[in-house]
Amino acid sequence: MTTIIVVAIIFLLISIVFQVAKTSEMVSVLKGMTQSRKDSNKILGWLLLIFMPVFFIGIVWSTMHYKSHFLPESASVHGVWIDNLFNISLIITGIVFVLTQFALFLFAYLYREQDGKKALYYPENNKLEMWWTIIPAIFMTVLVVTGLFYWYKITAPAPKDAMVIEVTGKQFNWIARYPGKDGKLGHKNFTLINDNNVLGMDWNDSLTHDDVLPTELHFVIGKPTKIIINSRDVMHNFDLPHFRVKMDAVPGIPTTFCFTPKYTTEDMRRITGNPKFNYELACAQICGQSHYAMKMSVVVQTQSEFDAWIKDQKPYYETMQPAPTAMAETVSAKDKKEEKK
Ligand SMILES: [Cu+2]
Repeated sequence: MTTIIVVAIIFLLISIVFQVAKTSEMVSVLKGMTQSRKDSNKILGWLLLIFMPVFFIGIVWSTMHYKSHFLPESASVHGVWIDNLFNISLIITGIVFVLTQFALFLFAYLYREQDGKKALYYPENNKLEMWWTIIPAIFMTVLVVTGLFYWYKITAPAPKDAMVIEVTGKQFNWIARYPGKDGKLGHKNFTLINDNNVLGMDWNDSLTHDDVLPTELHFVIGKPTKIIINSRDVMHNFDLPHFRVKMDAVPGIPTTFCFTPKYTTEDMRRITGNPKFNYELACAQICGQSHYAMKMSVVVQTQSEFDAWIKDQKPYYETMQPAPTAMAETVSAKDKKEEKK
């Protein structure tokens, strides 16, 4: 019912505007064109002047209204640097935006066509041009140089004690792999991928035997975490919005990102005031029909909680039925038999 009323009101408003325009057109024919142009300039000037506060109030209102949808404070160390840079850029461009928009609408009203007013011919002012080139250039240089400084810091090689996790994107979920007790990820080869071996892990490499493939990502608070990002099919994007981490997952070319979580899941629940808050790994690259559903839960916990969790995880090698070594033995026994024949 409300929709019908809203549509009816919009329709009525459109027809009123149409009728007013038609009437003013008829009046202008009667009055003569010059007077009509002056009148319409006057109306336009006033409309733009009224639009200015509506426009600014609209910006402030929409910002406040959607504030609850904004990302909370960054949950990683480098995320704070990114947020600061973002805020500085926003403040500088915001001031310029408000001043120029204010002048735009005000000037449209002040300098509308009026009797006895003539436009001033002002061909050039080298001093003015010099300043409006130099000042933005200084701001741009400071922003770009600071941005580069932080970019190199964020993309610097991971420290040696960093925890290494491999994450592979596929249509339409993520596969996480943690090295087991040996602390090393085993060798894998895409030609070995099948329903029983989702990452194509090479069972001849004993390092693969304790690798764990959990359904959730677990990070340790304060511990540098290096993610090796892969894709099994198309391009995906490894996106941890709460940690300000975003990196393409490219088939055949592993990418990496190292970051340090700052708040545990519990801390973040307190900060956001949402007891159900959970970190999430999303895909930020439209990768197909079910792209929207491509996500994985993320938990940030203390080292002891993490140790207890990883201890409970069964290596992927041991979850296979029949065990891969048994399969390999059967195959090699079969081969030997055939050789004998
Ligand atoms: Cu994807």
